[in-house]
Amino acid sequence: MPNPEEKNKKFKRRFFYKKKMRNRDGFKDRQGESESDYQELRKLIPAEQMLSVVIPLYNEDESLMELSLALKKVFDGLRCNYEVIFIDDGSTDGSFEKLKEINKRNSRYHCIKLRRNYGKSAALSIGFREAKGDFVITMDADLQDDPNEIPDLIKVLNSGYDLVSGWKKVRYDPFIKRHTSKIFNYFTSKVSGVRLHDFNCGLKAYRKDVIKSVKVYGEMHRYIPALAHLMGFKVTEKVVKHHARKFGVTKFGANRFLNGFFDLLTVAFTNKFIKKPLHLFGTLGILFSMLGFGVTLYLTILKFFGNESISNRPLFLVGILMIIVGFQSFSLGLIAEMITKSSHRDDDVFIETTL
Ligand SMILES: Nc1nc2c(ncn2[C@@H]2O[C@H](COP(=O)(O)OP(=O)(O)OP(=O)(O)O)[C@@H](O)[C@H]2O)c(=O)[nH]1
Ligand SMILES: [Mg+2]
Repeated sequence: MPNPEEKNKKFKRRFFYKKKMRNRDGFKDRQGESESDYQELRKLIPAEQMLSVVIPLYNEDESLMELSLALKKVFDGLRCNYEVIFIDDGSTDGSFEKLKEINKRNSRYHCIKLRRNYGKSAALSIGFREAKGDFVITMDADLQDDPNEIPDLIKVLNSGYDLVSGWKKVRYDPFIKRHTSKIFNYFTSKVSGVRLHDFNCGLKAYRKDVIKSVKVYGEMHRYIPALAHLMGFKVTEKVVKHHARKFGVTKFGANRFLNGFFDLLTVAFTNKFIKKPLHLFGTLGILFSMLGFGVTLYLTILKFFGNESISNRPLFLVGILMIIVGFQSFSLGLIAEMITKSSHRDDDVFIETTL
């Protein structure tokens, strides 16, 4: 007879397997909504406004038809003016053929096909340029983001926010990815000053002003909420449903960590020092120079009062090196400051309204 501990383990394994498989089943329709709930939904986006959904993708042909049908159900519920922009980023599978078919069936579904693979940020940037909607949703094409979340995200925007970022509180990703992602989110939150749990969630909702203002390049798509916050937009998050990957494979390898780290440094620098580089380099310069000065002063005292020879002491070289590094850092800060002053442009200042 199996002991209770083993039984418990078996039960847990079966429970989590079932849970995972349930989340591979696909999207469930919005449930439990009465006619009055549907009427509320229809008021979310007024007739004169429009919703754009921007979907960057790379080799996702198996998911595209299912995603389009699920989105259509949501648009039918919202009864709003909408467009869907797929950005096919140099896919080598049948994604473009699928998108052509989708566009033939419904001309509100557009596709921009890029000549080669430029990366998710570049694709988003093109989508943002082309989007005409007052509300813009971004989501992944791999059926992991649930289209039924769109109305709830718009609701949060309507309650006074410019950007709502999805938070995959329960995620169906491998152990390593879930935990590295936690570390990444912790640091990004600290550096950028925006308290979010899940910066990298593909599902986000924006007001038009945000997407027309942020510049997304490199791998900066992970930091859009941070960049928007730095520009003065109101950013928040909302828990969203997440599904396990149903088809295809993940597109981001281990290099995502290194590139992500460099982009985080860019965000940190942009946040604090881009307009005042002397504050960073000057502080470092003074710190090093003072340490060097202290060390050499100490050695000079030893030489004159203790009558010791100092030229053969490694500390002597360290002291001199620190003074030189200090001056270098200070002058680097001065030069950076001069460049900043001469290249100051008004388009770095973001106006909310003018009367
Ligand atoms: N435009 C564009 N989209 C991409 C690229 N790489 C991935 N994507 C899309 O970005 C979305 C997320 O990519 P995934 O590979 O699913 O990344 P992930 O969700 O972090 O990883 P998994 O959980 O393993 O799926 C999907 O819709 C991809 O098709 C790319 O190079 N260019
Ligand atoms: Mg995915």
